Amino acid sequence: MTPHILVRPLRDDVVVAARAHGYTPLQAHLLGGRIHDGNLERLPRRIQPVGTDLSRPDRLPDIDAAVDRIVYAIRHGERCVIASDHDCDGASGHAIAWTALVDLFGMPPERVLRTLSHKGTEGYGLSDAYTERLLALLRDEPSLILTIDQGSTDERNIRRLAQAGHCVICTDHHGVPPEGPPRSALATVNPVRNDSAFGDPTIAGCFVIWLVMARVREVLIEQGHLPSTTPRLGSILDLAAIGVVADCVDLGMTNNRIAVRQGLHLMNANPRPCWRAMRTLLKRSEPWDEQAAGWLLGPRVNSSGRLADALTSVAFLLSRTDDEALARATALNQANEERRAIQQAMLTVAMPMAQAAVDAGRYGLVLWFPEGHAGVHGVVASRITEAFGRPTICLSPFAPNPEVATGSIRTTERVNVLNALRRIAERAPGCLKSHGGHKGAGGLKTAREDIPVLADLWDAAVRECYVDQLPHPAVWTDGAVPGAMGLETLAEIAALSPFGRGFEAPIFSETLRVDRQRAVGDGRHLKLDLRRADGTPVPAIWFGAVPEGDTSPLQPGASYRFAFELDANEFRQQTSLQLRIKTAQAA
Ligand SMILES: [Mn+2]
Repeated sequence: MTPHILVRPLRDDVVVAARAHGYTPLQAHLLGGRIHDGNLERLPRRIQPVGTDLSRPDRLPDIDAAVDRIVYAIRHGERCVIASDHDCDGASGHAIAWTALVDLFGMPPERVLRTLSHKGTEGYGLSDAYTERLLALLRDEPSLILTIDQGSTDERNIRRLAQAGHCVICTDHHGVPPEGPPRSALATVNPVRNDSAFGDPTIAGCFVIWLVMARVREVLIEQGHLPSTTPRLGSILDLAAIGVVADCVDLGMTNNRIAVRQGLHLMNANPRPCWRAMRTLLKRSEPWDEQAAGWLLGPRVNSSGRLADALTSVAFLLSRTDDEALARATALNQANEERRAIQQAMLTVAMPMAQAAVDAGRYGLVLWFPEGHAGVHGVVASRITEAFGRPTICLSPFAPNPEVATGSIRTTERVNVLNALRRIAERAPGCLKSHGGHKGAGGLKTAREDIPVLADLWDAAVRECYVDQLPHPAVWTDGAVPGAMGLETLAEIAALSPFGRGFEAPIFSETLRVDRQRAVGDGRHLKLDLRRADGTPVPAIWFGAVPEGDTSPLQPGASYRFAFELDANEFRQQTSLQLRIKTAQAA
C-alpha cells in the first residue's frame, strides 16, 4: 500500500510566538506543527530544558515510602535484588539502580543481586516462572526486591514474595489495573497511577528508578551516611537516555527531553566504556545523537533480551574496561544480527498474511505464527502496523506452554492499546489470560483456541475508532521546506533536537521534477536529480525504491509529490545536502 502523504496542521499562534522568541522561519514552522497547546511564554525552555525544569520527584506516589525503605536497607546492609524487565528500558533502569547502589552509595556488590525476567521462558513482569526462580534464589535470606519497568499488574506474585518474607518495591510506568496498584508491595512508584501528582505520565521505566535513586542520594546525605560531595544522579543520565529513546516515550515532554539531551551530552563528552566500544565496533565517527541511540544502540541492547537472557545487555552497560565492553558489544551485535534474520523470515510470512486480512476487510489485524519467535513480535507488529496503517497483534506459542499464545501489540495514532484491551476483557472475560502495556504498545496472552475470538474482538475495538474513515498507511509531513535548502537548514533543524515520538523528526513534502535517475547498489535504490518548483536542482537518494523484480516507479521528466527527509551526504570529503526520499505519489 502506498502511504498517503499528509501535511501536519500548523498552529499559527505557535509560529508567531516562535518568531518572537528568535527562531528562524523554518524552526518556527516546525514548532508550529509540533506544539499543540498555548503554553508559549517559556518556549525556548520547553525546547531546550535544563535540569531545574524537571518535575519534582517527591510528587511521585509512594516515593517517600520507597526511598525510606531503600535507605534503611542500605544503612543496615540488607540484601537488595534488582528485578527488571528485559527490554532496553528495563536494562537501562537496571544499570542505573546498580550504579547508584554500588558505585554512588557504596553498597558491597555482592549484596546487590541482578536478575531480569527471561522473555522467552518466563514472559513479562513478575510471572509465575520468574517468581519461582526468585523464591529459589532468595531462599536463604529475606531481601528487598526492587522491580524496574514492571510489577504494577503483578499483585498475585508480589504477595507470594511478601509471604516468603521479602519486601517488594515496584518502580514502573506501565498501566495499573482497575483494582489499583499491587497491595502486597510496600510501595508502587508509578507516574501513571490515578493518584499521581507528578504531572507527567510519559516518563520511561528507567527514569522512574533514576528519580527514586536521586531522592535516595539526598536522604543518605541528609542523614550523614554519604558526603555531600557524592556525585549527583545527573552524572549517570547517559544510562537513562538510551532507555528513554528505545522505549519511544513522548519526546515533546520536558522530563524526557532533559534525560535525552543531558544523557547524549554525557555519552559524547565523557563516554563510559560501553559507548566507546560500540562506536569502535560500528566504526562510527560521528557523535551519538538520538537517532543513532534509537536505531543503533537500542536494538543491540534489546537484542540479548529478545532471544536469551538480557544480563549481557546489563553487563555491557556496566562494563568497567574497554576490553570488557568490546567483548560484550560484539556479543550484542551478533545477537542483533540473529534477531534481524529471524525478524526478516517472520516478516516474509507476515506481509501476505496481513494483506489477506486487509483484503478480508479487517481494520485490526491479529496474526498467528505457529512457528514464530516471541522475541521479534514487537518489531514485526510495528512494521505491519506501519505498512498497512492498521493496529496489529502478532501472536506465537508461549514457550513454557504451547497451548497458550503470547503476543505483542502495536497501534496507530487513533487507537489506545490499553483501552482497546480493557474493552476486550469486558466483552469476553477470560479471553485475555493476561495483558498490559500503554497507549502505544502492549502485550497479551490468550489460549490458542481463543485466537479467532480475539481476532473478532480486536477488529471490533479498532473499528470503533475508525467509524468516519478507512484506516490507511500515512506519512505525516511538514509540507514544503520554507525557503532555500542548504546545509544550514540541517543546522537549524538540529538546534531543535531531540526528535522522536511526540516531537517527530521533520519530513517534508514537495512536488519535484525528476531530471535524471539511476539505480545504485543491488538495483533497488535510486539516485535522483530532482528540481524544485523554483528551478533549483536538488540531489536525492531513495533506498528500496524499486520493488524486487520490478522497474523504477518514476519516469524521467515527470513530476511527483515526494515525502523526504533532509540529510548530509559526504562524498570525497565534501559535505552537501541531499533528500532522502520516503515515498512518492503522482503529482
Ligand atoms: Mn518501559
